[in-house]
Amino acid sequence: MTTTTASHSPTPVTVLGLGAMGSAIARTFLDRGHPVTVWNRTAEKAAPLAEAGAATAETAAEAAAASPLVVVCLLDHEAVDAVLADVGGAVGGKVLVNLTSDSPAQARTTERWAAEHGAEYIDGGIMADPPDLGTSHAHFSFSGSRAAFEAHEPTLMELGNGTYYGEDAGLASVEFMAQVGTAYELLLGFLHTLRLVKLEGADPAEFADRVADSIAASYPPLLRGIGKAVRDGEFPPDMGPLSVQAALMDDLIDHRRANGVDAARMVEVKRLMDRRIADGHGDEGFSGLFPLLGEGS
Ligand code: FVH
Repeated sequence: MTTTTASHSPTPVTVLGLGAMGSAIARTFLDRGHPVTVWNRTAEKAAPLAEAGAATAETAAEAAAASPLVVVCLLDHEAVDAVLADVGGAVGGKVLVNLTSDSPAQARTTERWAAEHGAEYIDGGIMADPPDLGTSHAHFSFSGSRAAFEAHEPTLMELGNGTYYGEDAGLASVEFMAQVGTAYELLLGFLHTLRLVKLEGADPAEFADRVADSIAASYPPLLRGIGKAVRDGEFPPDMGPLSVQAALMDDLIDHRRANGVDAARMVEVKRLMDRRIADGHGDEGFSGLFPLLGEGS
């Protein structure tokens, strides 16, 4: 695994897909001085980029033929399949970089398609919002052909911070899915809590400000500690011993239920805590719930 930051290269780049993210990708390459060719199913979306200096292509195949590096950023895997079917052999001899969100299995399927059409393949995951592209706030995971990645690393790093995870094309997606999954799991809980806060008459925006500076500010070391505990199978009393944490859970659950707010996640936490304590692990912390997950318990 290698992590790199930006440097410059004028490699010509083709961008297939000009939604919010594809447009931001194309604009970043233009801003950094790369000759850029663009194509989008809905052709009008290319107009602002053409004004900024991009060449526009009539077809995806024509666009792919224009550059040694072909970046694809479409809605989903089905869209990628549809567009690549039109590109066909035009991608032969090129490096195809697919930044569309996909699963590890879908990434490996696209890698096979690329190999059958004479292209080297790099899969990528984007952990960024479009306005952050080209800044250190944009994070990318890459995997696939190491030779292709190393050849185009300076160009790809124009987009932000990138980490290469290895030759298996699915690895970038493994990272992407885990990162995005973490966000959704955490943020759904936060939305439920904001509902409770609002129902209780507090200002959700002001509360979010306070959380950002208090509980959420303690997350980086907490997350690192939990990751280490799970890896090592040793569970220190992170967030305090389970026996103490469990005593709070009924109040949390009752408070939510009294306000008509979904308490399902809290009930699950309490159930797991009770199990772990009953198994003699009440001195462990929150990370001690990990061995119970996936048991269907
Ligand atoms: N936008 C974001 O903040 C996120 C951040 C994290 C990762 N993603 C992923 O990036 C991929 C593209 O997302 P997007 O934001 O650019 O999405 P849209 O603005 O909706 O643009 C979608 C493009 O896909 C084209 N498209 C859709 N279906 C087809 C199809 N069957 N054939 C050809 N093209 C298709 C669409 O074309 P059009 O509707 O303009 O004609 C857009 O170019 C995505 O994987 C995110 O998960 C973004």
